[in-house]
Amino acid sequence: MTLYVFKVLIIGPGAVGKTSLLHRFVEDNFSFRYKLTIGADFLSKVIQEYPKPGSTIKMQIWDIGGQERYKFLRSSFFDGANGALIVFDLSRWRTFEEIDEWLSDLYEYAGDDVPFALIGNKADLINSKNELYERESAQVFAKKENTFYIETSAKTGEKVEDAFLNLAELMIKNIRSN
Ligand code: G3D
Ligand code: MG
Repeated sequence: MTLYVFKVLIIGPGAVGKTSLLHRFVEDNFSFRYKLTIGADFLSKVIQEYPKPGSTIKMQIWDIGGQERYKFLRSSFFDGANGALIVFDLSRWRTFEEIDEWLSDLYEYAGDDVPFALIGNKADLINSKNELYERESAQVFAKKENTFYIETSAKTGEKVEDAFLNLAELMIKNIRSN
C-alpha cells in the first residue's frame, strides 16, 4: 500500500475559474455563486487505487483566491507545493499572456522542479470548430516546459478530472526522479 500526499496549487489570473475547478474536482458541482475567494483556502481529495491498485493519492488543493494582487502573501502559499495547475481563460486570451508571470512565481517560491499543468478553462464558451491560433501558443508553451496543455470546463466538468490526474502522475514521477 502506497500513500502519496501532495500539496497542489491552483494559480492564475482572476476570474479564470480556479475556484470553480477546485469545486468541480472535489465536490463534482458547479455554482455561479462562489463568493470571491478571500485568502488562500484548501480542500482535500482522496483518490483510491490510483495510479494503480494498492496506491492512494491524497491531494490538498490550495486555491489562491482573491490574493492575486498581494504578492507578499505568496511565499507561504507556495511553500512545500508538489505541483500546480496554472489556469487561464480560453474566452479571454489576454489571461494567457499573464501565465509567464505565474510560472516564474511558482519556480521562484516553490522550486524550479515543481511540475505544473497548463489549463485553458471555460472550453464550453468557445466553439471547438473554430481554430484558435492561440491554442498553438499554449501547446508550444507547455511543450517548452516539458508539461502538458489541457482544455477544461469547470461548468460541464469536461477534462477536469484528467487535468488533476495527469498532474498527479507528473508529481509521482517527480518524487521518483528526486
Ligand atoms: P477564479 O477563482 O479564478 O477567480 P471563479 O474564478 O471560479 O470564481 O470563476 C469566475 C467566473 O467564471 C464565475 O462566473 C464562474 O461561474 C465562471 N466560470 C468558471 N469556470 C467556468 C467554465 O468552465 N465555464 C463557464 N462558462 N464559466 C466558468 P461569475 O458570473 O460568477 O463571475
Ligand atoms: Mg477564486
